[in-house]
Amino acid sequence: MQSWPEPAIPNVPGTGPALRLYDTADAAVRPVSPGATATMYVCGITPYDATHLGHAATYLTFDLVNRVLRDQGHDVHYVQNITDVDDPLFERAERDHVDWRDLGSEQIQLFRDDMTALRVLPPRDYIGAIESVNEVVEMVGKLLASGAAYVVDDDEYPDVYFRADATEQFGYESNYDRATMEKFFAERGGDPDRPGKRDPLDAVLWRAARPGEPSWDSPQGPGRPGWHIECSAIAINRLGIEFDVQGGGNDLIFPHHEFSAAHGEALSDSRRFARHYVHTGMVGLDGEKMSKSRGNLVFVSKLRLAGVDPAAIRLALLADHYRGDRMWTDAVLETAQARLARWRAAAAATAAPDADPVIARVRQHLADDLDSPKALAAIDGWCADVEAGIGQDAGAPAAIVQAVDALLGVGLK
Ligand code: 5CA
Ligand code: ZN
Repeated sequence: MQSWPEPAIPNVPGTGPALRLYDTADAAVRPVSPGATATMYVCGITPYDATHLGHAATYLTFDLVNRVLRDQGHDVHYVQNITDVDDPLFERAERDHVDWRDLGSEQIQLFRDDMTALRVLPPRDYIGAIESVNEVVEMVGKLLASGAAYVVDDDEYPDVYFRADATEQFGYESNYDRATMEKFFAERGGDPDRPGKRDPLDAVLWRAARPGEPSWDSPQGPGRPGWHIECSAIAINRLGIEFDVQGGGNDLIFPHHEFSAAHGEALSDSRRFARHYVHTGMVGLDGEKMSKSRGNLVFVSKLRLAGVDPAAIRLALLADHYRGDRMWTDAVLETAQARLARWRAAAAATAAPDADPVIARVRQHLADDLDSPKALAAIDGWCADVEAGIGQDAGAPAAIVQAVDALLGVGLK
């Protein structure tokens, strides 16, 4: 699948401390220790109702990870999927009397346009579920052969399931107890009551074709991929197991990331699918999580159409720490718009305080589990000095513009 255009990243002299991120599995902030090429997989959209501000907040978070790693001299191999075959997509297409493929294509294009406007660095590999069916089929075959998967006893619909107990370490990623796993499994796309399963938690790998559903041929018969195996196959085939960062919103901690990891680990000697599991908090509106099912969505494209500067949307979503749940309100946007105007005015000054210590602080805060609120406050502090007429450095405004562009993805010109 075609990705979107890469924005230019200015070179910022100097370097900052190594990146540390909170890892859900270890429940601690730990150094990300990539090799020359850092490897990152972030779960992509299911293409309907894109791109709401919750999606945007999540992709902006991993954009900061990408920018910090690049600033440290790493090449970043970034992979993202698109869940372009899934029940919610079919349901929406049926409701709106459109073909699910057309709905998907249109929403993927909208997402690309929004990501471009927000200056999000594109993934190197942008892979749809449809494109990766062969990879899934191959992996399902291996999981069956190894005994980690089984076919349910059902002549009509011989679905293939993954045994939740296939790996010893299952549960290490979320750290949830059984009751919590059962609750989230039922709420987030699982099918605990499917007759014939050995354990209600077992996750579907290959869903046998039902009338009216799209299907692909496979040695297991016609069907379509389960959700977790899609991300597992796409990530492993491009990044290998034990890649550096697996990312997504915290609604993916279980079952999605636990099972994506377990599928990969069941076929490997490794007990660790990804070295870091990084999860963003949920963005809500009016006191509730922003979600498709609640319908309380604010879209990036609608704000753009209303004339809102994408740089202000970016600043609004970076104003709070990525891990906390937060609310979108008009005030959040207005504060960001005022901040952007203030930064632009200061960037146009002819003399200003030295940029180096400010850039060093921005780097330090971002490296510290992406403390974007403090990084933004460091720029605010520099602006306050400019406004107070402090500083005689004629080159400082240009240096700040470049650093804000490269590290925060915000254009001040
Ligand atoms: N296609 C799957 C992942 S493989 C999926 O979850 N798609 S999605 O369109 O529902 O969400 C895309 C990404 O946005 C996921 O990482 C999800 O965790 C994140 N996300 C969804 N809603 C919110 C929200 N309200 N706040 C923050 N992030 C969100
Ligand atoms: Zn995923």
